[in-house]
Amino acid sequence: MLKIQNYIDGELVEPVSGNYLDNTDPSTGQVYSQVPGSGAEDVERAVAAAEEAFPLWSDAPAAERSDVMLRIADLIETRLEEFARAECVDNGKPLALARSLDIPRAAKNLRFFATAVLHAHSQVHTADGPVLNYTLRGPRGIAGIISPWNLPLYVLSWKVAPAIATGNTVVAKPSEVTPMTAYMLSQVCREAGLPAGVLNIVHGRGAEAGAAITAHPKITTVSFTGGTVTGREVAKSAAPMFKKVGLEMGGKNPTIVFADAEMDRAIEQGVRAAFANQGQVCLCGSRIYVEQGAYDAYVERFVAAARALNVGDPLEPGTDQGALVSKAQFEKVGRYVALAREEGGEILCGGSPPGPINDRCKDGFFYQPTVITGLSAECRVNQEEIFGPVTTIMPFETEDEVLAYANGTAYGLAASVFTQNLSRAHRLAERIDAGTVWINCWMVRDLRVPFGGMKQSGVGREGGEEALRFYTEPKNVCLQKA
Ligand code: TXE
Repeated sequence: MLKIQNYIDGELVEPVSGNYLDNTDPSTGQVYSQVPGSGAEDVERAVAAAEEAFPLWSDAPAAERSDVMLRIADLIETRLEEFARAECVDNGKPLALARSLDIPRAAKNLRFFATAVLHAHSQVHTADGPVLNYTLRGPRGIAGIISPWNLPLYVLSWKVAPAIATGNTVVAKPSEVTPMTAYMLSQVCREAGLPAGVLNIVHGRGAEAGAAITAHPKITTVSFTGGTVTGREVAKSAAPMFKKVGLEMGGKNPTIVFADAEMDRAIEQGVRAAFANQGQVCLCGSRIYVEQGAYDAYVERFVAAARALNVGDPLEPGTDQGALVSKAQFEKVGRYVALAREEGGEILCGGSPPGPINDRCKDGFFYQPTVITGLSAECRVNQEEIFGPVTTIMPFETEDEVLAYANGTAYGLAASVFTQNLSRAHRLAERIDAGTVWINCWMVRDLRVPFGGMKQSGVGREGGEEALRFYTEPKNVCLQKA
């Protein structure tokens, strides 16, 4: 059985302890590879390698760093099919999605930041009087990067690319649930000639390898994407050392549909927002609020569209919905659907695993797209992140009422508003507490825009300039001219 290896100091190595964890294919429920169960001693080695690599890498001309990153992007694209298949098997997502979204996006992340640093500029503050101020921006040192399982290579590369492009070195820990494409990335980095120690990938459990990263005094920058409960642990561990921390956490994102919306689009995008990647995207719209006059028709059409989604073998071309990532996630979804029933919800479709898919997938973690009505805005199902193919639909009457619903959770990551009324769209966009508001669309991403959440959805922003700033430290120089 394939044994994934850590990537430390340019080499593929076993964990010091020799411990391995099982890695399961969620579509079959079977263990198909092993992942290092690394600990503090592996992180220590990775930090030593990152520290040694830092002076040369941070001093290298931006064009040199850029070239090697572009080679990595090229190699990922050359092996697109291999990467996409690996992501599909490891995560359970449809192969078509990995092929069209996850893997191309990883290459794009690398290219975006590899070329952004070629255009970097710093600031000069000319002032009246005898002084000149200019601001230098240099890499911060060793960055610790902790990434989740829902978009494994996509999110890992989203963080690694700006970190190394700006001259930092990195110790990264991908999710132990989906380690495969990170392992393949380490192979590609070796082939592309990334200098040893610039990127180190330590695989293992969050509480062990992850916690060792957040606690390491030489790792002064920490970027984390994952659940809010884990984010709190990361913040707690990093705070006493005054680390710079970026947290991208959960969401309970509202989709708001007014009666004047272009309904075909509001249905199509609402369904995509609810169920993309089996509902396992932090941006998923899992609470849909529809204006009273349009409510009945919307619910009917939405349920028909949800029923039409093909839950199937992720390797098959016609599959819209693959497996949930793990048994734990599958059980979590089941618990929330049971809770929805207790809270008085009516399950209009789904609410259980599908019937048999095929022999290969008979023990996989599949769950049907589920639509629930009849719940209050305050109930737990409408307050807590489920992170699965489950959405609720509720009616509303006024703009103020729906605004209160939209803002009435602990989260503030994203929101979608569907309306043809331009003034209302702008008004709401301004008043919704979320890091991103989409109007008449969902998850249209532009790598230049700030990305992140308010309230318990996150701290800080990623993307474009924000990421370049996050991984660099400004230093102002003041010069007396006369
Ligand atoms: O994620 P974790 P889990 C949400 C979603 C999901 C819930 C739990 O609601 O159901 O979180 O998922 C590492 N110190 N999201 O428990 O644990 C871990 O190994 C340092 C939303 O699987 O947050 C992994 O690499 N690191 C989300 C990463 O943190 C630790 C995506 C994320 O895993 C650690 C995923 C520790 N003490 C889940 N404990 C999003 N925002 O997109 C764990 N980790």
